[in-house]
Amino acid sequence: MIDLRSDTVTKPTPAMRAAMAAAEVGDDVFGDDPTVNALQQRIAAMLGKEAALFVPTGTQSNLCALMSHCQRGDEYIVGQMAHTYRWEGGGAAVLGSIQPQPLSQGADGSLALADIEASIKPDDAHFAITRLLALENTWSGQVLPLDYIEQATALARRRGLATHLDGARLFNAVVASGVPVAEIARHFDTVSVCFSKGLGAPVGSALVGSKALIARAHRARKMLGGGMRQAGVLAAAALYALDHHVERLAEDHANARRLADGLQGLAGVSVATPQTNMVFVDLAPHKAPGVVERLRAAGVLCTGLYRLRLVTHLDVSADDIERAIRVLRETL
Ligand code: TLP
Repeated sequence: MIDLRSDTVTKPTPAMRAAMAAAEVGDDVFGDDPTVNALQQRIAAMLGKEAALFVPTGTQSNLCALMSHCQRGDEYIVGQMAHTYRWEGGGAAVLGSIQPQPLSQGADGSLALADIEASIKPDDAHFAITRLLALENTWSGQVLPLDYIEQATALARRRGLATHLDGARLFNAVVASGVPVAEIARHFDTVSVCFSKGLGAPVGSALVGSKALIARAHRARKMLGGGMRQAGVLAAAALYALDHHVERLAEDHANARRLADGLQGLAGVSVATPQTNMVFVDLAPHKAPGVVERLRAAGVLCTGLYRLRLVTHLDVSADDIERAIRVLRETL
């Protein structure tokens, strides 16, 4: 099976497992885990922030951020298709009593500045208090343009809003654009990064920001059940990933481009050139029914219906991509 459902499916490499097995550990709820502490210091420094918090998942990291910025009854402005709004079980509303203000997004994932401006509520008892702007980078495998980030976050600051970035795949954006990670992160009050996507760790994300915000997030993490004990075995995998799996994301991006190129020229199939590790394949309606099942039977796993999503990662080789192209071409 060639598993292109997500970059979350990677398994820790033997060297990563060795680093995990050798990790020094302690009880992180007491702040005693030296490997977790080292990871938190490292990722905070990399992103140019004061502090970081290691959490089990990207979902929890985003929710800790939202709950640190917003009080009960506040609202956050977010993309209609953003992960923090659409794909996290409504956690902000359910667990944080925070109201989302979703806005439609452009093809590159951006929220129009005029829409952001217009959705900020006046100080009036009828309205929730607009507190935060949340963006996502990469979004659907696309790099959010830096000048857009500058403009959107400047607007937020001018209007007194805090800013959060869901950077589950921020290092893909960094490798694809060549913009240093701290240069992207400096525009945001908090940034969430995942080690368990393209970086290939089995578990774990980090939320970075000021000491004060991370102290609030620490309390939220405990409340959400994310206080882990000897979590150094997991932090060791994340540290290993930062040492060995960042630059290699370029291979995943090259594999995605090769995959997209290999699927050109099929009737009723259109494939956009990927910027990072996600290939989207749009199918004419008559092509779509049963296609995911037929691909699975032929040895390729992916998600979607009229729009297939194929994600390259650490466990997919250049040879696998050639085989996937053959299977996809035959099936489509
Ligand atoms: N995304 C998963 C699915 O939930 C869709 C995937 O396969 O892409 N932010 C972004 C931008 C994400 O894509 C994801 C995972 C998360 C946050 C949540 O991370 P986890 O799964 O660790 O909670």
